[in-house]
Order: sequence, then C-alpha cells, then structure tokens
Amino acid sequence: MKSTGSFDVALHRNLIGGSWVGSTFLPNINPSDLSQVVGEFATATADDAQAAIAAARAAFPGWSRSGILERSRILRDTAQEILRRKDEIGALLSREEGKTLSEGIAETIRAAQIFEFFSGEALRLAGEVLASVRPGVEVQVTREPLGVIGIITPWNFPIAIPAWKIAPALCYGNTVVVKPAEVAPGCTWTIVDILHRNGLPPGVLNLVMGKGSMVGQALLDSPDVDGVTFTGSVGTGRRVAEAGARHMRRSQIEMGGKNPLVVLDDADLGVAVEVALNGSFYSTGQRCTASSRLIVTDGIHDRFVAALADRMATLRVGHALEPETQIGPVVDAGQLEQDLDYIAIGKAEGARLVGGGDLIERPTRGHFLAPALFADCAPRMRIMREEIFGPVAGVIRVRDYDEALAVANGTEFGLSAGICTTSLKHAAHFRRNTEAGMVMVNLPTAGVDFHVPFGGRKASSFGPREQGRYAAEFFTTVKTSYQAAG
Ligand code: UN1
Repeated sequence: MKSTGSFDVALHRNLIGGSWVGSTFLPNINPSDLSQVVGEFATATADDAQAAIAAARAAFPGWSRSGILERSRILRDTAQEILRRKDEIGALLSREEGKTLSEGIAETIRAAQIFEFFSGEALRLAGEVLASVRPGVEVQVTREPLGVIGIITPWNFPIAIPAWKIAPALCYGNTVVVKPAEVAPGCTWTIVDILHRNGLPPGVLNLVMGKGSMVGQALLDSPDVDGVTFTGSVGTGRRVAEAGARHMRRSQIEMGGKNPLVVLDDADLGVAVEVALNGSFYSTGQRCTASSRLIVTDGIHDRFVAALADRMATLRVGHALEPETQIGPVVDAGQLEQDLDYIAIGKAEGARLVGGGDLIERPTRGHFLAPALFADCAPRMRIMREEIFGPVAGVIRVRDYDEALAVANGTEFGLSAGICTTSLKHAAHFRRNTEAGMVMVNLPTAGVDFHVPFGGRKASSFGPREQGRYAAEFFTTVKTSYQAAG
C-alpha cells in the first residue's frame, strides 16, 4: 500500500496461473475529482499475456471436464458476494467510471444477476438425441466448451460487460484471459478476485490489465486463443475480426451504435420526453445503446423539442457520488475532447444547439459536461452519422412515419432502435421493419435485460449474440456423434 494525501491507494496486480503478479502500475483516476487516485493497477506486457494464455491452455483440460455442480457453485457464490458488496463495488464503479452511485449500484446488481443466471445455466446445458437416417445408428448432438477465450472489455459498463462475458465462458467450461479497459479496470479486478477466492482453480481465469496495443494485441496475435469476445469501437472491432479470420478463430464483436428514437405525432409527450432523456443522456450518454438520433414527426416536433430542453435544464450534472447528481462526468480527457469536438462540428454543420454543451464547474475538478441537444439536424451531418459516445443528441424533423422509418434505417449501424407511439399499427410495423438487433416500443433504446440476447446488425455487431441462453452459440462448439447400436 502507498498513500497519496488522504487516500490509501492499493496496488492491484494481474492474475496469471493463480498468482498475483506485476511490478509496474498505472493510477486509475476519478473523473469526478481528478486529484483522486482510485487505485494503482498493474500494466501487463505482451510476455505476461503469453504467460496468461499458456496458463489458460494448461488449465483447460481440467476445467472443461470439471463437474457442472462445481462450476455452478462458484458462479453462485460469486453472485452472492457481488450482491453482498453492492454498495462498495457500486461506489468503486462510480469512482472509476463516473456513473452516478445509483447507476453504479444498479450495474453491480446486474452483474450479480448475470452470475446467478449462468450458475443455473451450468446445470441446464442440454443436447439432442435423434434417430439416424440409417437404421441401427444413433445420433447425438452435444455442446463442448470452445477452449481458451480472450475477453476484451470497454470502460463504459465496467462490471456488467466483463460479467456477461466471463460468466458464460466459465459456465460452459472454457478458460479465460481477460483484459479490461485501461481507464476503468477496478471492477474487473474485483470480479476476478472474487472468483479466485471462491475456488476457481489456478489458470482458469487470468487477468492482464494494460494497453490494448500491447496486451489486447498479444491476445489477437496468439494462435493459442480459440475465441475472442470484444466490446468497443468499430475500428478495433474490425482488427479483432481480421485477426480472427487469420487464425480461423471465432469472434464475437460488439461495437458502436447511432441508435434512432422515433417520436410520432400520436406519442404520449410525457413518455417520449422521459424515454429520450434516459436513452440519450443517462450514464452520461456513454452507452453503445444510447439514443443519439431523435427522429420526430412534424406535428409533435416543436412541443417535443421544447419539453425535452426544459427537462434537460433540470438535470443535475456533478460528482458521481453526490446523491443529487443525475449525470456524472465524462470518463476521461480524451472522451471529453471528442464530445466537445463533435459539438463544434454540429454547430459548423448548421445544426442548432438548443441547450447544453458547456463545461460545468463543480467544487472538485472533473470532466463535467452539460448534456447537449441539437435541433434542425440533417441525416447526412457527421453528428448524425458518427458515434460520439457522449451526452450529445440531435433531432431530425420528418414528415411522417414512412420518412421516420427510412431515416432510422439510413445508418451504417444497427444495434438498438426505439419508437414512441400510441399506434399499435406503427409499433408493430416498426418492430418488423427496423434494421436493428434490438427494438424498443415506448422504452429507452438503452437499458436491456440480462437474460435475453444482446447484439445488433450491420457495423454494430459481428458474430453470435451475447447474453441469456444464446451465449452458448459463442462459448460452445457443437459435436455430432454417430454410434452403431451394438
Ligand atoms: C445497456 O444499454 O443496458 O457498451 C447495455 C454498451 C453496450 C451495453 C449496453 N454493449 O453500451
């Protein structure tokens, strides 16, 4: 332990083959208070990553044949410990990532629920027995673990995303090397520590924190990794897919979004405003499922923009741990710069800034940005085409539902799409015709259940869906076995 000012800054090491290792560390800075170091986290080298992959490979035969009761028990105990410590872990999440404390605790509970779900799934993995087309032959279809899984996670859901990749990987008998985002590694470190203490055998789960260009790249370059599951940017996702093709390896890739929320004339205005406010700005807009394109028909447009702007003006932006805060800080200086750049680009493109977009002073020095709303946006503008990943949304005015649907689908992304309407006909048509992996009616585009498939289309996702029972599509491989009856 070393001390900076009044904070004890614990050293958090990497876990390789069951041992905590590492001698160089980077500080994890609190975006609500840049003078506060949340902890010191080890930075792994490419050699550490190789050692972690070798440890995972060595542990695979044992873990893949381990009893399902043992796997289920470890996942359940982990769920229970996360839940027991939800206030402490939720506060850690808020301190390292900047979500409000209630968002941090809610995400921690979600991680516990994910471990609990997969604790049950470990006991439920089933196959099929079929009659063969050849008399006297029996056919079985079974699922086996894929092997060594490389997991690369982003900072914006620092506990839920690692949970929804690690839990199914272990549940189905795989071994793991996980690399969390450099900006917010603390929650992944905590999950790994809990799993380790709850009896996971050495080498089954290895943690390598550090730079994507070094540690992530080592995972991509290794011929000994059987599958990589990644959530992050489109650019990096493409590199993950290319490396996967080179190694003939399975890839599961979740990338960006430019998610549309359609608001029709017949929408309940109060519902539409709350849905847009939540979808666009909660979690500081740092969700790949955030609604960044608000596509609004003529008859409700002006009332909607005015009501949303009024509601935004009441949002309290501030330190993530203060109880009255509704919007926490932007995660780091680089992301803040990107958000401000896009706000400048929006103005230069001729969009009208209705409100927000300024830096905000608070008693602590942090990355506080007032959520920004643009109106008079055109679909071709960069702010309507490129993912900003911050609290910035734009309104596109359309004539009618048909134009709204065309604009909603006119994007290279296809993660989540939403509509606010009281018309059953339009709701049903939109659910069928939206080109997205997830669709929400009178609900925010962000904020999903943990037990059903998650993923998108087009440039948003590549490979099998995450979460729920569909997770087995990525984390297991199918075997068809034939046997002549004696
Ligand atoms: C959610 O909206 O509840 O990175 C989850 C992201 C997504 C997860 C969103 N992969 O924002």
